Amino acid sequence: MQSRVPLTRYLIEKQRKQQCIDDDLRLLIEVVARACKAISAYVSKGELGNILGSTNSTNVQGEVQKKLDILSNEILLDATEWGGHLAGLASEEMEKPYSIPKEYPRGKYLLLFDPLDGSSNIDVNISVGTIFSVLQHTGDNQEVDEGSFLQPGYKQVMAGYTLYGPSTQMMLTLGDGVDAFTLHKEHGTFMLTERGVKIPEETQEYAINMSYQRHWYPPMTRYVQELLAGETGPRGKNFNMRWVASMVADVHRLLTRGGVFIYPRDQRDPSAKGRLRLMYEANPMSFIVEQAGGMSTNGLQRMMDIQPEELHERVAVFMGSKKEIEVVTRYHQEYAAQQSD
Ligand code: P6P
Repeated sequence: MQSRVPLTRYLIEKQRKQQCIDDDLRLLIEVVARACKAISAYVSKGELGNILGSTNSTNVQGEVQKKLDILSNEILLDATEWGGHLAGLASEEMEKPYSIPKEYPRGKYLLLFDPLDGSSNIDVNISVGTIFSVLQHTGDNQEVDEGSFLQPGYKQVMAGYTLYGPSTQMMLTLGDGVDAFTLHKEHGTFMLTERGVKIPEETQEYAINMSYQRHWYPPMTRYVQELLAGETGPRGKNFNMRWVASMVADVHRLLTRGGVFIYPRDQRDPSAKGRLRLMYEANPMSFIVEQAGGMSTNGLQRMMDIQPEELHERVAVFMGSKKEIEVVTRYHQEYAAQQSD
């Protein structure tokens, strides 16, 4: 029987063949995967783990922190700060970047993560996930500050996520395609389960939170009304809707069978650029989606070309099956052009 390839062997063989990964990055991926295994174990304890529910603290986003948000953040810090591969790291759960303690050697990579995305679903036992992204620290031996992280998404050297669902699955890209791993819980090992994940260019499935429809800008309303018109409308085919309210779960579905995931900005706050975070949600997911043959924009431009201005800045998100994202992005570009005339 052809035995499954474990993550360690996959990384060693990738380093040997393709050189798109060095020792430090290989170790970083291993220890992030190990942290995700620990988070998976806590998440699956549910009520029995005494770690559900909220704390009485809020994060920089102004969101009440779940106990598991804080625990997952600590697990990722403990797993990565000592390895000598990081110059610094940043997290959705920490206002400022985390400097590597003086007792540890510093490396050339910057790690960004959302330790437990979708954590509002935790208390109702719905899938959540960890999203991670790696940049190069370009400041040589300079101290890491917020500016060190403010690099456009195309500078990422690695991105991935781990979905804590019925099975625990990890998606990984190093810029040469997307490969999928499934956690063998008895062995405690991520096993390669799919090479070269590809998103179908066409789709009939969309993920949007429809409850904000009355606040949308016209191009978003136009796009969704055409989807709802189905085969009787200009699109000439019927569409189906899904919304988990956990980005990792919604994006994993479109990677697996096609679809679009959209979280637009809306008119409730014209100054707001969107809801989701650029650096550790939209950019890593965009890297994965593009590497799988999909497309990702903020409605007006390629997501990974955006020059970040703040570590926790938010952005509108349109990602998934290429042909569909081209349509919705064109509608937004046409609207923006009319507004500027
Ligand atoms: P809403 C989870 O909090 C999250 O950041 C994403 O994972 C998810 O797609 C979105 O927010 C859900 O937002 O407005 O539907 O609760």
